[in-house]
Amino acid sequence: MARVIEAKLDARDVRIGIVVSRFNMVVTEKLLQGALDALKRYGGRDENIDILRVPGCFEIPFFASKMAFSGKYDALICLGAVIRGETAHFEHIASEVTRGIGSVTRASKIPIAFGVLTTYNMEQALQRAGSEMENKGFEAALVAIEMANLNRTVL
Ligand code: INI
Repeated sequence: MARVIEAKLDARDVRIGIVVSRFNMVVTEKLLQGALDALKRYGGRDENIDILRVPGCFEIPFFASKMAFSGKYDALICLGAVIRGETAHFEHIASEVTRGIGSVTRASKIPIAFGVLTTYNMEQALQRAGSEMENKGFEAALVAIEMANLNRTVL
């Protein structure tokens, strides 16, 4: 019989750092609420949750790195919304934040859930910031809880 390694969705004992961008705040605040809802739903405690706000998505990897290497968190959740405008700025920000978060999680060995939306317009962004499983912040928090517990297993 093969050995299956998986973790529970139990946030009671999990220390979470959230980095959330203020740019497109109407969306990112909903992502944050979604993430907090999920953490509470699975037993997360306020004293184990820190929220750090940054100006835009481009600034997320810098503080994700500081938090990841601080030793204070079992997992991080990064939340932001990159919405296409008229310029190529969108492409640069979107690829930088994605690559940045990816390299932080690999270098620090701290799981990071990616809750950064990249959409063509505000309507699409708001659709992904709805309630529960329609909210990418909620989904990202579930991933963070599972990954934090999985990271405590034998591997
Ligand atoms: N930041 C975002 O979080 N989303 C965006 O859609 C966005 N656009 O399109 O410009 C954006 N730009 C700001 C950027 O993240 C930095 O804060 C800024 O360049 C200063 O470093």
